Order: sequence, then structure tokens, then C-alpha cells
Amino acid sequence: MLEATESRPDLALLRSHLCARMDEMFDALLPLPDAPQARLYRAIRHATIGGGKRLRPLLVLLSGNLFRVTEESALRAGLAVEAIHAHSLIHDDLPCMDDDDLRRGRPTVHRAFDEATAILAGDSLLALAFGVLADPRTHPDAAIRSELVVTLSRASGAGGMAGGQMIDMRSTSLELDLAGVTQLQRLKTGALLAWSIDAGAILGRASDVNRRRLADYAACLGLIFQIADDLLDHEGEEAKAGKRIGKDAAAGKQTFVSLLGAEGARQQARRLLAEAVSHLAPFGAEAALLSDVAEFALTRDH
Ligand code: GRG
Repeated sequence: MLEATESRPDLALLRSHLCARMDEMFDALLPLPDAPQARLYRAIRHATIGGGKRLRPLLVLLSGNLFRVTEESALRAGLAVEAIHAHSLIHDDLPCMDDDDLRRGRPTVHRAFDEATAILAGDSLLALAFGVLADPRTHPDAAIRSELVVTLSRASGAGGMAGGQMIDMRSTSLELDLAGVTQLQRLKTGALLAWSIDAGAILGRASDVNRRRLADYAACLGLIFQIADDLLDHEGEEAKAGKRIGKDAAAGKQTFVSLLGAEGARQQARRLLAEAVSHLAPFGAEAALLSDVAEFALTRDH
């Protein structure tokens, strides 16, 4: 997918190949059984096939490429993080959380099926992710597979994404300031993005110093991504976003836009973009696509 070419590969083209590969891989992993639980499989397939920007697998692929990781290893780690991401979206959309009816331009899982099926679909995806990582096809070295499992468990659990969601659920009453919103988003959104970048480095046995450089890039990327999300929620178009917008403001939640203003948030994102690119400098031209991803995270329209 990322063959060496004279010119820099196009990020949009790469993403479209990756979207197709992710769809094929989820399809192969989730054949519909001729059994009473087929409804659960249909719900999981609804949440995983045919949608999403696939940003997290893209990050695994690009980071892994810096350390000559095989495509199969990177794609399998990418599928694992995408499964956790899909789990989080299904549960986040439930009536007890954000109560959303639209996701990726389609009905949310609990609307297309029902709440119990949506909870089970989310649970199944969480389990699927760790099974994929622990499978020897992801990497022949058990120590590497174990590190992937341990780090993804931290990134997605109470000390990471789920913890961030807990702060988010309480954020209206907490009246967070900029440091508080930054910490919330570092956990809720940033932890999985950071894991995606670290996964490529883990698979490629990168040095501690290179892992640190990529972690610094990831910290900036997570904030850029969230600021863009807040801007889209503030001034984007529902049809393009494929989800309801303006919900955070309606719920009285603090966001980067409510705290900095739209122009202030945009300026902050541009500063973070320059910083993100500076952390990639030691990797030279090989990291050009990671710079492109940071720019895409800011300029995207969905
Ligand atoms: C319920 C355990 C649990 C966690 C929920 C991360 C999270 C916590 C919920 C996800 C919902 C959400 C709106 C998160 C903010 C991050 C964000 C903008 C997610 C959407 O990610 P994209 O834009 O989505 O990468 P696509 O559809 O492109 O995959």
C-alpha cells in the first residue's frame, strides 16, 4: 500500500486504499452466522464496515513505515484500534451517554437495532481488538504482542479514553477551564490517536528517543484533531459531518471554541500544527505523510 515511489504518495489515495482494506478485513473477520446471534453480527458490521476516515489505522501504517514494519502487522494493529474506536462510538451514541441518532451519515447502532444489541456490539468489538493483537499473525514475537495489548488496554480504559468520557459526562457541572478541557481531550480523543502512532513504533522496535519524538507529535495531533472537531461542531455542516452538530454548546459543555473563540481556536491549532511538524524533523522526508495527516486533521470537513 505504501510502496516506495520517487514522488510522495498522495494521502487521499492512500486513505481510500486503506478504507477498502479495513472494510475487507472486518468483512472477513465477521461472517454472518446462520444462528440466533446473527443480529449481533449485523450490528457490528453496521458499525465497522463502509464508514469512517480510518485515521487511526492510517497512523499505525505511517508510523510503522518509518521502522519498516510489515503491512500485515500494521493493518492488524490498525484494525484493532479501529475496533476499539467503533466500540467507543457505539457506546457514546447510546441514550445514557450522548443520545445520538446519526453517525457517519447513517442511523446509530441502537437506532438501527436496539439498545441491548448496541451494548453487546460495543462489548464484542472491545474483545475483538485484543484477540486480534494477541494473535501471532500480528507479530511473531510474543513480547511485542504483549506490549501492544498492555498499552492499548491503558489507552482505552479508565486511565485513558473511558476516563476521558467520564470527565466529559461530568463536564457541564465541572465548568472546566482550558487546562481541564485539554486534559479531558488528551484522554478521550488523544489516547487512542497516540496509541496508534506508538503501535507502529512498538511493532518496529523503535528506540525510546524515537518513540518520545512520535509521542510529542501525537500530543499535538490529538489536540489539533479535537480543535477541528470543536470547530466543525460550531460551524460545520451536518450533511458533511454525517452526525448532529452543535450538541456540545447546547449541553453547555466547555470546548476549545467556547473557551478561545473560533478564531483563537484556529490560531492555536495552527501553532500546534507547526509544533507537530517540528517533532517529525529528525525523521526527514520519510515522515512527510505524517505531516500531511496533521494538516488533514485540521482542514478536514468531516
Ligand atoms: C463509551 C468507553 C466509551 C468511550 C466513549 C472516545 C469516546 C468515549 C467516544 C467517541 C465519541 C466522540 C465524539 C469522541 C470525540 C472524538 C471524535 C471526534 C471521534 C470521532 O472520530 P473520527 O472523526 O470518526 O475519527 P470516524 O467516523 O471518521 O471514524
